[in-house]
Amino acid sequence: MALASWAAMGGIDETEVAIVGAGPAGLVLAHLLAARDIDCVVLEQRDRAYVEHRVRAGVLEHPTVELLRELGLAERLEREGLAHRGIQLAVDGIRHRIDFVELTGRSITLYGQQEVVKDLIAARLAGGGQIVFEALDVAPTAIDTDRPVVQYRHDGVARTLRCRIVAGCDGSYGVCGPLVADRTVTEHTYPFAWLGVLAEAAPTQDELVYASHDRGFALYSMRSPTVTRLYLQVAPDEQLAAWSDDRIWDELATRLPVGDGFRLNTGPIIDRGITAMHSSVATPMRHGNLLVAGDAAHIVPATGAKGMNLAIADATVLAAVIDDALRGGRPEHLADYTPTCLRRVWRTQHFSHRMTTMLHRFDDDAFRRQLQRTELEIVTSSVAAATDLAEHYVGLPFATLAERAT
Ligand code: RFL
Ligand code: PHB
Repeated sequence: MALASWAAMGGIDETEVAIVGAGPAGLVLAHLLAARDIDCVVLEQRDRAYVEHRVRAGVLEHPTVELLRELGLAERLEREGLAHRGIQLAVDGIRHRIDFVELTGRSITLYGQQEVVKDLIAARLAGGGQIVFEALDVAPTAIDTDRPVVQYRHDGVARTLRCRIVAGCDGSYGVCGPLVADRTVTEHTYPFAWLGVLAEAAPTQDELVYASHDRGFALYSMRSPTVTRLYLQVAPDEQLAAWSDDRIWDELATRLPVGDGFRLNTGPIIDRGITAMHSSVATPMRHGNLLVAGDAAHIVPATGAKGMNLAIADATVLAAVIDDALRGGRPEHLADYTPTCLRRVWRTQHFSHRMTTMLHRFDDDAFRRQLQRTELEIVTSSVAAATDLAEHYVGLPFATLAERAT
């Protein structure tokens, strides 16, 4: 039986699961719990408009789309998302196709992360779910006990949320990850960053282009029939101010394979930012009744287009172990959370690292450059190698509880 939710009594509220963060991990978890009739409250430090307009990821793996469909959350995604059959890898100005549908029978969907977030928020609120925006100074306590408490401030009032489980879905700069007292962080920083822009320019084709170029990597992506998303490899300490619109377009035209018939439309740049390229895995992902998911536990470099998908995959495992603990009377199954997630996390780290090292320029290391060319040649000429890349890109199936790594 669900605890009486949101029974406000002098600033003290109660729920079963307190979810910190309304990103993809926290919102998908809220929907999965609601589908199991488990009560939850989402606490988000930003306002609704901010989280709904934060430009980030755009590639949805096949299992992510299937999950959103099963949850009845894919109506707009199916209408507006762009189904992509494959990707293109450009080497020395020549494009090579990796046809996902031919190689795996599956495809990916281009749909902005902020659109996913908008859909999840709207559906959660329409279903009577609780999302507290602008929840400040969120502080989970008593996570070692079976009655954790989350303190926060809202509208200038101090509030207390009592719960059974705290789900830390608050991203890489959140407060939950560091509360896992005995965690070990394994990490790697790449010697470059990405300059990403969103432009009001119609895409000229319906596949992404990952371009390996002597001047550095470039990526051609899109968001809609009128908006293109583009990235350039830049120095890790690069300043946005150094990149005028003309310089961005000139560099894209140089690195993208314009010589082989590829066309690049230009247009007003409506968003821009620099993103560090970093890999990290923090383990364990649980401390007592606090369980962390998504970027709060691990970061992957964007080249594999995996961060949002991995955050959602964690949420599926988390919902299952919470269900086991709260409904199945098996709290010991919370111990399965970390090992089950870590299998996919490391497979994803491996894939993202591989895509990153295969495609970016690393200083003037001629030996490494030749190895990169050879790897690109293998991937673009061997069906077995292309199938391996395609299977990882479209997304490995989500783990079922039966596959728990215990
Ligand atoms: P999020 O999305 O960062 O959400 C965390 C939420 O928690 C809130 N928060 C707090 N709330 C309360 N109290 C606190 N103390 C809080 N601290 C933080 C935040 O405001 C936020 O709302 O984490 P989540 O849910 O784990 O999702 C992870 C993804 O956002 C991330 O991995 C992806 O965006 C990464 N990523 C990509 N992933 C993909 O799957 N496919 C892609 O194509 C892709 N491309 C990208 C990317 C990330 C990029 N950037 C900008 C980092 C491209 C880029 C450029
Ligand atoms: C994006 O469209 O934002 C995108 C696509 C592919 C990536 C990373 C980002 O690998």
